[in-house]
This record gives sequence, C-alpha cells and structure tokens, in this order.
Amino acid sequence: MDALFPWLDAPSDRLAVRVGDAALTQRQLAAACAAHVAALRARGLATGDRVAVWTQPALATAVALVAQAAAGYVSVPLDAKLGDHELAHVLGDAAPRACVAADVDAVAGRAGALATLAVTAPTADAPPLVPVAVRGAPALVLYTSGTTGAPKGAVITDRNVAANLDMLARAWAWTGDDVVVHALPLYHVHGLVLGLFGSLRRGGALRWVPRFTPDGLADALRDHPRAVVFAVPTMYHRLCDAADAAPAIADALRGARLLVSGSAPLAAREHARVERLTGHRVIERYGLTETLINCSARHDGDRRAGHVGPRLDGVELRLVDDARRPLAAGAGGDAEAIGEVAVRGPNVFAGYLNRDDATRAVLDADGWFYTGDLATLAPDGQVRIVGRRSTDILKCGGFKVGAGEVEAALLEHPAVAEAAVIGAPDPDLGERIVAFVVARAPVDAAALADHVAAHLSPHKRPRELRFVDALPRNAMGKVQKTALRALTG
Ligand code: MLC
Ligand code: AMP
Repeated sequence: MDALFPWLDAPSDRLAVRVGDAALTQRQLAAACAAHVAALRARGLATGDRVAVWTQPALATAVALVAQAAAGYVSVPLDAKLGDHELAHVLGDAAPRACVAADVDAVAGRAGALATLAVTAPTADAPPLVPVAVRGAPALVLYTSGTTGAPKGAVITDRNVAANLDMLARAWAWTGDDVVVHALPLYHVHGLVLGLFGSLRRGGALRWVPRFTPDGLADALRDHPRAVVFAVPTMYHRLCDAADAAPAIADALRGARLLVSGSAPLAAREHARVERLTGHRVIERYGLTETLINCSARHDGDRRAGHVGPRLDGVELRLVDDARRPLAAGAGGDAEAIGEVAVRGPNVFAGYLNRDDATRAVLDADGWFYTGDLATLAPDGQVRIVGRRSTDILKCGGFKVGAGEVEAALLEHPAVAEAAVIGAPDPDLGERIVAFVVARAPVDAAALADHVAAHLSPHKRPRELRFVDALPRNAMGKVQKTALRALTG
C-alpha cells in the first residue's frame, strides 16, 4: 500500500494547513515534518515508539501529528485541558517514551518525569522525511470512555486510517481541491483522523479553528469559499442560533460545498433548520473511535434527516439481537426492527491497549465489532440510530462520557457520600450530564463541578447537580437510574 500522505515525497506549493493567520504549504509542511522527525530521532526515538502530543491550538500541533503518522510513530494525542487523574491514567497506560508540545512552558511539569520536547522549527539541514508505507501498524492510541472505569486506549492502525479515509473520499467526492474547515479538537477521530489526516491524505488542506465560536467558524469560511465543514450537532445548533440573528453567518455557511455532521445524532429539527438557513441538507455520518466511520450519506445520494446514510463501501454492517444473532436483513427483514449495530472491515481497530478482556468483549473471532448502538436498517440500506444499549454512556457536545468515571470522580470528593450520573436530553449538548449527590458535608454544586473538571476534564463536569437525601435503589441495592431520569423530565 502507499504512504498515508502520498505527496510528502514531492510536495507542492498548495496550502496544506492553516491555523489563524499561520499557514503551511505542502512544501513547508514537509520540511517542518522532516525537522520534527529528525529531532525525535536525535533523542533516540524510533519508528513504532509511542509519543504523546499535547494538542494545543497551534500549527506546530498539526506538524507533530502529521510527521509522526508519516514516519510510523504512534501518537497519543492529549487534550491540553485533561484533568490530573485522567492524565496520570493515560500516561501510565500508554507509557509514551516522550511527550511533544507546541508550547512547552504551558504544560511544564504536567507529564511528570517524561521528557517534553518542543516541536522544532524547520532547519535547512534536516534530512528529508522518509515516509513509511501503510502496513497495518499502530498509528494512534485514542482514549475513549466506557460505562465504568477509566478510559481505554483504542489502537488505530495506519491501514484503518487510510482505508477509511479512502471510503469517505468516494462517499463525499472528497479531493485535493477541498479545504476542510473545522473547529474540533485534534485528540479525537473527528477532528484528527477525518479533519487533519483526511484533508492531507487527499492532498487538500485543513483550516483549523482551535476554539469554536459561530463567528470564528464563519470568518474562516469566508477565506475558503466552497469549503467542506465538519462539525458536531452542538456546533450546528449554535451556528443556527447565531445565523438566525446574523444573516452573514448563514451566508458564510451557504457558500460551503458540503456541511457534514457526526459524533452524535443531529436532531431532525436541526437538519431542517440548517436547510432553511443555508440551503444545505447536512451530510450525516456515523462512527466510533474504535471503528472510525461506518455509515454516511453520499454527496449525490439521499440525505435523510434522522438517518446516518447507508454503510460505507468496504464496511460490512448488520444488526444483531441481544445474543448477537443477525436480524433478517433486506426486503425480507422488518425495516422497523431494532438491533445492535455490528460492523466489520479494514476500518475496525486493532484492540484496546493493555485491555485484551475489553477487546474480546466488543470484537469477536470473526472480526465483527459490536458498537453498543441500537439502530434500524431500511430495505434501501439507510441506517437510523435510535439509542444505545447502555444508558451509562453519554454523548455531551459530541464527547463520549462514561457515567461511571464521573461518579468515581465525584466520590473522591470528601463531601460526597453517594453519586449517580445520568444523561438528560439537552437541545444544545444533545445530552447534559446530570449528577445526583448525597452529601455528607456542606458543599456547593460549583465546587463539585470544578472538582470533576480538574480531575477528568472540563467537558466531563456535571452541568446540573442535584442534592438528594438518598438515591433510589432496588432490592439488590442497585441505583435505579430510570427513576432518576424521570426526575429530570
Ligand atoms: C468551563 N470551563 C471550565 C469549567 N467550566 N474549566 C475548568 N473548570 C470548570 N469548572 C472551560 C472549558 O474548559 C472551556 O474553556 C470553556 O470553559 C467552555 O467549556 P464548555 O462549556 O465545556 O464548552 P462548550 O461550549 O459546552 O463546548 C461545546 C463544544 C464542545 C461543541 C465546542 O463540546 C466540542 O468541542 N465538541 C466536540 C467534541 C468532538 O470533537 N467529538 C468527537 C469525538 S470522535 P475554553 O478555553 O475552551 O473556553 C467521535 C467519532 C465520530 O465521536 O463519529 O466522530
Ligand atoms: P466516540 O467513542 O466518541 O467515538 O463516540 C462514538 C459514538 O458516538 C457512537 O457509538 C454513537 O453512539 C455516537 N455517534 C457518532 N456519530 C453519530 C451519529 N451520526 N448519529 C448518532 N450517534 C452518533
């Protein structure tokens, strides 16, 4: 197979990455990547080594991630706002040999004894980067939450990335002429694999807006007419709110070639609102950290609200019952029958780092991955996600959050005797993290939210906190979350 970014051997003067007013052409990016890899090698780091990358809002962050993927290092992207407990878990579990940062001072001391290297500026004497061929070797470890326990590191190979991006290219007619504009973080599949690696694999460009605001995204779109926009539903919701008040925002979106949504369900009313304001029917696609993207509406196909399109060419997809037996599909099947989505293909990850037990629970011997998502499958192949097997997995603003990890963090606070976390429907975030707490000492809600933000990360903090005298429990002592959900209305 070819290299992940085939143009690296013969870069052109086309735009490759832009962050704010700082930009790199392919040629400049190739030189920056060569310098970064030379610096890693000078530190004794070899292809295959794990290197953590703080995904700070800078061009150098993109350089490090691209260089490491091209040269066969395994990147472990770190959220710059990661809380101390979660950071300690990730660093202990992934055991990277080094850490790199665009701004070393901003993360001083955070990685403990681990050496933190600055992403170096290009030098004239750096040997050219020799890209590795895509070979099915680990390229990324992306941490993702489960129902309980600390997040698990999903090992994504270079082949997963290349194969999935090529499937998406066919679905979206994605070419080197496209500029993707997004305001997503670079430590998850959406912003990193699709946004950064996808743009560069095609030979096109990414305009990265590191901090989302509707105005900031619209400004970036004005620089790149006909852009492809990647965003989570919360962002479309906020863009529509802003566009209602400021038609210039609607105009900026109207010029785009495609508006793509994913990472969480886009409500049908938002789909309609985007169309009314911008004239675009959103392309919705569905994926997971462990599988990358499985389904998508096609650029020239049906963009049906509430649906995530058919499976991508190259991905096998079926619905299964509780015993993981396939439901009857196609014309003979029941279009309204709900089953768990199972997928198989070159997009499915290699497993969780250090967690063979957890890998075996989701990936069977035949290569089928069980997503935990519940869906229907129409005779024409359109998939509609209707829910999740576990209600202890939340999607808040497109971020996956495990109820268990938030509960564990709350229980570490000395004033908390008991805690239970649920997701409540939220028009902006999709789901809002609501915590029910039995306190053993006086404490205010903001202090508990800050505690979770500091130990895990700000997006995992409860948005709503309710103090109760006792949690509803069944005869076995298990917390009855259904009863709690009824309280949130
Ligand atoms: C707030 N902040 C705090 C805090 N409260 N910091 C410390 N302690 C506290 N108590 C800070 C935050 O860090 C942030 O800082 C700011 O205040 C606002 O935080 P927020 O309220 O949490 O952000 P919000 O506006 O709600 O974010 C909305 C959003 C975000 C849409 C921008 O949810 C987002 O970026 N979502 C994208 C998620 C994503 O990429 N998912 C892809 C997963 S991959 P500051 O500095 O930022 O102001 C996947 C596969 C697939 O799912 O299919 O794609
Ligand atoms: P993550 O582990 O963060 O990659 O989250 C993956 C989960 O996000 C999936 O299992 C789905 O529950 C959800 N998801 C992603 N895209 C969509 C979508 N288009 N519609 C509904 N749910 C989605």
